[in-house]
Amino acid sequence: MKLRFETSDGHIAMILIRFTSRVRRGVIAAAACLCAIVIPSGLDAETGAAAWLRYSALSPQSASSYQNLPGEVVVMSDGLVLRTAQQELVQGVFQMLSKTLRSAVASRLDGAIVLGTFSDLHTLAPDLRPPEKLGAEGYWLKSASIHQSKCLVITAATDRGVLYGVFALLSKIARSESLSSIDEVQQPYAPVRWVNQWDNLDGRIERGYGGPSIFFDDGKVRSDLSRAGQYARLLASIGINGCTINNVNAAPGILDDAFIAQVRRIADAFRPWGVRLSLSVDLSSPKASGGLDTFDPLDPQVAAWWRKKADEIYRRIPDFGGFVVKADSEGRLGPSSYGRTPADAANVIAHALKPHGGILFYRAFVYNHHLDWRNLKNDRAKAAYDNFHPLDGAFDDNVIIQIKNGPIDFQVREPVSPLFAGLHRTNEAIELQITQEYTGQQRHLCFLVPMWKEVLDFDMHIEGNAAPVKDIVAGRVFHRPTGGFIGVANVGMESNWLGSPLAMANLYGFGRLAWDPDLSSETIVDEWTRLTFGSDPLVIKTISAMQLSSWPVYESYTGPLGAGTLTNILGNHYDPAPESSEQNGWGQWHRADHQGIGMDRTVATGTGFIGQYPPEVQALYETLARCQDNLLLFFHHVRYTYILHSGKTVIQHVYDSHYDGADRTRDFISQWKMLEGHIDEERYRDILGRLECQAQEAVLWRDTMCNWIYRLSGIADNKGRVVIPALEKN
Ligand code: GCV
Repeated sequence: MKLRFETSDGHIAMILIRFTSRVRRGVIAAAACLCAIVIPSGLDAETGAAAWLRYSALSPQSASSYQNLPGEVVVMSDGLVLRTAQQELVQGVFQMLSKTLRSAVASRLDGAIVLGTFSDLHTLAPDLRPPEKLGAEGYWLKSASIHQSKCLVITAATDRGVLYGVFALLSKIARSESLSSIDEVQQPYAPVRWVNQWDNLDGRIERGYGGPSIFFDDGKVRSDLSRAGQYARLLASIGINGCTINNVNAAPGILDDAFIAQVRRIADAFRPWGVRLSLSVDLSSPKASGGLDTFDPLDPQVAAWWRKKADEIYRRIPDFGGFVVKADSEGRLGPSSYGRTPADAANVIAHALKPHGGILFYRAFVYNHHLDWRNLKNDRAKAAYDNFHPLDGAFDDNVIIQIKNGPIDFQVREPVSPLFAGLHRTNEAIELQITQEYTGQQRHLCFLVPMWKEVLDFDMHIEGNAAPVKDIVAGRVFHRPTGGFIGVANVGMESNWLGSPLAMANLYGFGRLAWDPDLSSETIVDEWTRLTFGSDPLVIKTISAMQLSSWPVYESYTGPLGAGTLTNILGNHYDPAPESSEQNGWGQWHRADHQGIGMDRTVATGTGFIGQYPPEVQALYETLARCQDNLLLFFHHVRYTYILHSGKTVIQHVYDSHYDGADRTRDFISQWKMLEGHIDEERYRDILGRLECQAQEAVLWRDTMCNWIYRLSGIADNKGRVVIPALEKN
């Protein structure tokens, strides 16, 4: 029996009721499956709320290949996460295949989809041996024959692993992949696969472009946390296992006992999906809100304060993940106030978390934003390595140093941070930015997976051996106990989470890479497009091609040749404003003058930043002869007439790149228009509007940048496109 109705809060609820009763081997198996599925309102209207979990009905032809999918589901134990897995499976199969999975008792497994851990399964199916080396969160999808009956086993060492297996199975069905004789083992690359949200307690999100916070409003935790639960579901579906809910520029009040009591409700919303909650904390909290007159990390009262605070949090949230600390950075107080080191600060908190299994993430984003710009040897890029490399080995084993992918700040192109190779006896995680702060703020199309893959695959050559960044952060190179991947997501209350339907590919892609950084960008975008828009070949081909070219296009009109995103760094980080980078202490300098452009970071004549890399990497960048064009201005100051490897001068490349980039944003519009009628009207119109806005703004970028560099250099565009009347007269 199926009932569908609208609830008072506008959601569609569907109740499936099944009763079965039959005799099997002398046992009466009576099962009642009551499954209430609450579907976000607007799902039918394709607002993007369902993201990649749309589970839309398969065509009859595609559905027919799942005819033999078992019709029952057996859940081997009663854990919360396992029940979630069952509910998700029932919902997904029902929506995609119009098939209602009946719950069956766990006394036998044949003819069913079986959900359970290895230990749950062992007594009933002793011959099903779990693959060796399957870690805590991996899963095994196995089509098996038990007592001559076909069954499909989704098993793992933990309930969370089983949940990931269920999502994987549903994704395969949604993409019409065959399940016959399936025997697939998957496990995540690293234990830490977290997102950070930069949500403030007043409900605003720092660098958030998808509406206000789903967690906080007006200084309190929201009363309705249904979005928080739905977010955890999205995260779990791509294997994310932790979420830090508040801004790294943390309000001390987050740790007040009364506030923790509220935060607990968010942890409750996450728990069914196996997502652990964590908090960003202000290092000065013991003093700012804790009643002490110091926050000196070496003061025993401060240590006792953190211990008591951790104990209190774990009393209320037993699966609490840990804390994130931003200190001595952009005006935040830190251990330097007392002449202490980041290790002193990290360890005092890590010690408090340790008995509970918590982790302390200490951000390496520590730098002086009052640098003297007149000193050509000053270099913000050197800060993370200078601050943390000398402390290697001094951090407790439940501390992770959270390192941004590049040495500056999420620019459209940066080299990898040398700090990844500079910590051999310390846990590391890479911090990537999903929210498009410097990359178009979700109004410009910029699929970041290809950029992240370049970073993750970059070989640091440790002591003569290959050492890609992905292996370093996963703890494989230096045999560390933990580490992994962190993405700054900043989803908000807007129905499509990030504010733009196509930007959701970045959230999906982050999760998929954190699970398996060996996946290609093409595979990830293909999966995401099929799950988000369906199986029309024209739609898949067009969207995939647009996404895959979007980062180079954005780079070409906002910051080619490694100059960084030449945006308004003193304001919105969105508009073109190349002059805002100079003559201030923030250190995002490009050093453009009348003769040339670029930061000299060489060991020979510059800031010496290149010397922070291992020798093989230094050799890639130190000389003009070897340095790649797309990072040239990051590492070298050159004349505008310098000839690139491509054969063009720097100045002509800058002109051509901006004109080409702006043209290509117009191509995006024509490509998109081919999809009219092939996808739903809501998303078609929304995305078209964004692409039109991007094309206009790319022209603004092009003209601002070309005029600026023409005025500075006085060297004309050899194609005659850049014309400034005042300059022409001279
Ligand atoms: C949360 C950049 C951003 C800031 C952000 C900071 C950080 O500077 O502009 O908004 O602060 O990075 O990562 O801490």
